[in-house]
Amino acid sequence: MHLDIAVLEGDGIGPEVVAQSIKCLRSVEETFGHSFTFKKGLIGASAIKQTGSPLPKETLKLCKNTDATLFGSLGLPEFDDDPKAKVWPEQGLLKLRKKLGLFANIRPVKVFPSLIKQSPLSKTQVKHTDLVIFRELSGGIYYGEKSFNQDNNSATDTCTYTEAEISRITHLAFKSARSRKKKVTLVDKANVLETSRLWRRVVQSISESYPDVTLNCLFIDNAAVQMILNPSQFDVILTDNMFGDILSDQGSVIAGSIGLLPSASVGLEHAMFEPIHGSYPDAAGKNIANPVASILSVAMLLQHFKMNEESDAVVAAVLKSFSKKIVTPDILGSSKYGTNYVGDFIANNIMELDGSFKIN
Ligand code: NAD
Ligand code: IPM
Ligand code: K
Ligand code: MN
Repeated sequence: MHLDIAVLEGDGIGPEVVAQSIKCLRSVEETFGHSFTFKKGLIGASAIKQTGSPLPKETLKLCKNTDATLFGSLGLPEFDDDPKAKVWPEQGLLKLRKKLGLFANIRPVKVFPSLIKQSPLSKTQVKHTDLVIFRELSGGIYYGEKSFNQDNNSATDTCTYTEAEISRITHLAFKSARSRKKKVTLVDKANVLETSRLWRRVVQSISESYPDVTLNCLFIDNAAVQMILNPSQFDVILTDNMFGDILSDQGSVIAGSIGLLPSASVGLEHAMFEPIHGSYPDAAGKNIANPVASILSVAMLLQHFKMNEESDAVVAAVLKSFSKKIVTPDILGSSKYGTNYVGDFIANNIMELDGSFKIN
C-alpha cells in the first residue's frame, strides 16, 4: 500500500518522538513491502516564529492533500506565560482539528502486564484495565463563543453542542463497543449543564438501536474517582471535549506514564494520529522523552488503514521493549536508555508475526 503522510513535529519533544515513529514506519515499509512518503509541515510555536501563524495555510493544505497526519505535540512556556499574547501555538491545533473535521478523538488506556509495577496504583486496582475514551473533539467549550471584556475585566467561554455533533461520535462509540466488551459509559455533568442534558437525551435515544450494548451514565466528578478506584469496570467511555481531555490524562496514571498513551483523531475525510501528551518543554532536546505514545499512535494509523498485521507488529515490538526493560526514565527511574535508543530498538524489532499474536 502507498500512503502520503503529513508530518507535523510541533514543539518541545514533538520532533524527537515523531522521529522514532518515522523510523518505525520505515521499518514497516521494509518488512511488509509498503511505500510511505513523509511531508513535513509547520505548526505551533515554531510556525508562529517562522510565519506569524500557528497554522500556516500550507500546513492545512498539506494535511488535506495527504492520506493521514502524524502529529507530535505543540506549545511552549513563553506563550503559556503570556496571557496577553494575540496568537498562541494551541490555536493551531484547534484550528487544524476543526478544519479537518476531526470530531472523534480515540484514546485507549491499557495496562501493559510487564509494566504493571510502574503504575503508582496497586496491581489489583489496575490489572485488566482495557478501556477506550471517545472524546468529542470539534465542539463544546473549546469552540464556543469567547470574549474578554477589558472594561470590567470579565471573560466568557460558552459551551454549545448540537444533536448532530453528539450523534456522530455516539454512533462511533457504540460501534466500537460492539467489537469490545459491549459497554458504553457516558460521562457528563447532567445534574448541572444543559449541554450534558442534551448529551444524555441523544445518547439514550441512540442506544436503543444498539440493544446488544449496555449504556450507563456517570457524572464526571464520580467518573474521575471510579477511573482510579476500579478502572477495569470501563469499556468505552463517551464524553465531551473538555471532560475527555482531562480524563485521558488521568488515565495515563493507570498505564504508568503519559508517555505511553496514543490517540487517533478521525472524521469523515481525514485522520490524524498523535500522543495524548504535550510538548514537555523541560525535556526538549535531552533525549529522555518516551517515544512509545507516538509509536503506538503509528500502530493506530496502520490499523486505520486496515494494516492490522503491520499494526500488531508495531505493538509486539513495543511490548518486547517493555519486557527487555528498554524503556525511558519515566518508566524506570534508573533507566539509562534514551528516546533514540528505545526508538531504534522498537523499529529494529518490527517483524512479521506468526499470526498467534494478541495484544493482551
Ligand atoms: P505535557 O504533557 O507536555 O507534560 C506534563 C508531564 O508529563 C511532563 O512534565 C512529564 O512528566 C510528562 N510527560 C509528557 N510527555 C512525556 C513523554 N513523552 N515522556 C515522558 N514523560 C512525559 O503537559 P503540560 O506540561 O501541561 O504542557 C506543556 C505544553 O504542551 C503546553 O504548552 C501545553 O499547551 C502543550 N500541550 C500540547 C498537547 C498537544 O500538542 N496535543 C497536549 C497537551 C499539552
Ligand atoms: C490535548 C491537548 C490539547 C487539548 C491542547 C494543547 C489544545 O491538551 O491534545 O489533549 O486540550 O485538546
Ligand atoms: K500530542
Ligand atoms: Mn490534553
